[in-house]
Amino acid sequence: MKKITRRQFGTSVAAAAAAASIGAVLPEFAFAQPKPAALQFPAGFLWGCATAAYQIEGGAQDDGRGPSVWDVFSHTPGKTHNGDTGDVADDSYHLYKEDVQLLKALGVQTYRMSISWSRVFPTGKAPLNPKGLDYYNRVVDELLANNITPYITMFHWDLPAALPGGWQNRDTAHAFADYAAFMAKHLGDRVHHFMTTNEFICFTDLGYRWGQFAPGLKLPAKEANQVRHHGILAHGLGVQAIRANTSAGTQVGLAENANVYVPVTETDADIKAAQKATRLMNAPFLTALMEGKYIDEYLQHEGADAPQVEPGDMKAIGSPLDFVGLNIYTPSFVRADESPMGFVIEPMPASYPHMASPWIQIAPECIYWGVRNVCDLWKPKGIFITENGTSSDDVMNAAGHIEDVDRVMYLRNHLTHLHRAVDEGYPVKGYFLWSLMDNFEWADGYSKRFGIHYVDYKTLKRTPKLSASWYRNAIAQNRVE
Ligand code: GBH
Repeated sequence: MKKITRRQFGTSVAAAAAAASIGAVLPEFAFAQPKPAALQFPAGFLWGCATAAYQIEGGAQDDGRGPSVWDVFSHTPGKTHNGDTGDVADDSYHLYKEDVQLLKALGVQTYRMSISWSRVFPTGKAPLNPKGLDYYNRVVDELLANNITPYITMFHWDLPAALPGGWQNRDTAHAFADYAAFMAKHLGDRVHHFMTTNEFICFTDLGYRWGQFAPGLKLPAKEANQVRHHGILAHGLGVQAIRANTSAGTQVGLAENANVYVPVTETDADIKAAQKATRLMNAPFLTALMEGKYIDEYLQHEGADAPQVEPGDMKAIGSPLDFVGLNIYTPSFVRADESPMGFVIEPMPASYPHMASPWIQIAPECIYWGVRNVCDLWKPKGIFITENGTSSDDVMNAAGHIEDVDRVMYLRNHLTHLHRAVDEGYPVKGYFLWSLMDNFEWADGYSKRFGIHYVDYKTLKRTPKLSASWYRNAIAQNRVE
């Protein structure tokens, strides 16, 4: 056959199409095609959005709320971007009805929210602030009236500032269990899904070892490891407390940002390496919960800095869970090697692409491997993606729209890889997008926007972004397109 240039090729294809009247039959032909079923999620899959109290509520001093460590930290000069605080945030304390309507318009079945402990117990312990409890009763009732199922996180980092010693003090784990028992008792008639804690590393290491989060301490390893232990003990005692105060059938879990390892190639050796890395690198947290013990490698590694454990602690920490919630944003890449550990974690090349937050490197396969590694290792009864989402440099255009095509790209790709996990039979029950709306992004203040609704912080007006319409459509179809 005679060689043709690319241009000639295009022309000859067009000519052939015209000759065969493809143009005439194409529209009908296209409509007749069924949509690919491949990315359909199973009936009953739960779609939701996630938020956290200190990031959205504001009303920091309203109706008797006590300060949390994040109030203190954000009011300390130099700790957050631009000195931003959660004093007002999205003012969801007053605007929660509007926020429930945003959820309703999306068509979500579920909403993951957290409780501000110091709103209910201003000092972390009795006496109760009844107005604080009233607020959560109102929010729960409003959600239920709109057919949205609340999933409640008991603790998303906003520890009551008045608790002496914070997480350095073992008593704080018991104070948490008392508070969780109280909330479970008062909400348990209407709420049947609870998470104890959110992301251990963020309120332990980042707050007590590295100082970039509240309370901003930089303790030596021994003391920081003890803080970790008190954190997971709080979770364990919390599970027991919630179960003791709710009816059978109440689902209890947590939300954890376990380190996710993606095998560099999908070979048996690298897949095994990813599993080994998952178990070892999450040893102080998720591994301890799933196995009810600190694995030998962790204890040996910490040596004299290993946490002090009291009788009964590990049993509580290993309390059986109804589900494991995974907050998934970004992974590390791992491959098998000949070292005693059997794996090596590859450093990210400087050229690796990322979203608006530099730590969100773009690797949507992490949502699949996050689920798979945890399930293959520990066989949890159920998995929720309790957070997934991204910051974007959102701008409102002249028409008043926020066309966050990069967030849509991120979500579409993550959900595509989540679908693989569902399709292969991993017990993923639902997905919570972080976040319903832009909010106080901790040390980054208001400089990073994670919402699918844009918040104008001057007027507090919420505007759906392109990603909100995209998500609404995905939910309506129960499918990713
Ligand atoms: C989750 O944290 C939180 O649960 C949620 O509250 C938060 O808003 C959301 O994700 C988005 O961040 O700048 O390189 O030092 C994610 C855990 C811990 C990830 C701190 C970023 C800082 C990385 N985050 N980490 S770096």
